[in-house]
Amino acid sequence: MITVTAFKWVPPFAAGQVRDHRVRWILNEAGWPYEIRLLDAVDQKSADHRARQPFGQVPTLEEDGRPPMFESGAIVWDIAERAGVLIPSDPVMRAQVLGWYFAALNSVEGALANVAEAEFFMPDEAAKAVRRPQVVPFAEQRLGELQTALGGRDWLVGEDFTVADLMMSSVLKIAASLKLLEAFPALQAYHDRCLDRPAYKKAVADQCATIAAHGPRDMRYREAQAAS
Ligand SMILES: N[C@@H](CCC(=O)N[C@@H](CS)C(=O)NCC(=O)O)C(=O)O
Repeated sequence: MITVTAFKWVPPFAAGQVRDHRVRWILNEAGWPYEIRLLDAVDQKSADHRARQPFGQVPTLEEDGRPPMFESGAIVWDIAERAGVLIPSDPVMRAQVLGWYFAALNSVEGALANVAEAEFFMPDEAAKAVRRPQVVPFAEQRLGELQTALGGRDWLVGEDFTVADLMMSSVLKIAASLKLLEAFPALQAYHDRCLDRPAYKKAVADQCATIAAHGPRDMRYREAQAAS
């Protein structure tokens, strides 16, 4: 059996965004059954979880007979490859998909994460006002470049949705949550197209259902803080 770690609860801005949705999504695409192990802040710091994820984050993936995996990008690619889904068999196309897959995680996600950090984690409006001009223009530049590269095509590579589109659209969820996609209509349409998949919808609905069933107290933040 496959087990994926996820959080019991996150603040509203993060519901549907936590990166375990990527792993749930590819597992749903593959049709592979899995269980979710829910973590709170105390579990996050435990030696047990650190052995799976050195940074105490989610998601991780455990599977009978294999060492645990961390990093959503690595997990998603590994599942796609082993299940034989969303990666073209043609080696040239596969290489193109790999390039776009890295672009999502390396060239796009970082730029968007900087904006998210300012908007969602900076303590006050004054600090945000200073930080925004340092990070928003670069994020917008990257989105514009991505939109140009996509051109009039439906998908990043070839004629079909691939794992590169899965990862890019997951990363673009950060832009959507920051309302940065509105200025890029073709990218917005691409994003909508990518997310219009039952495997994605189930992944996010399942994550959100868990979060809705819990609250901040279930995360044991105080206990985790006291223990550190
Ligand atoms: N590069 C990692 C990032 C994982 C990550 O940032 N996870 C977040 C949730 S989306 C987390 O666990 N945050 C809690 C923390 O860092 O303490 C991946 O893609 O798996």
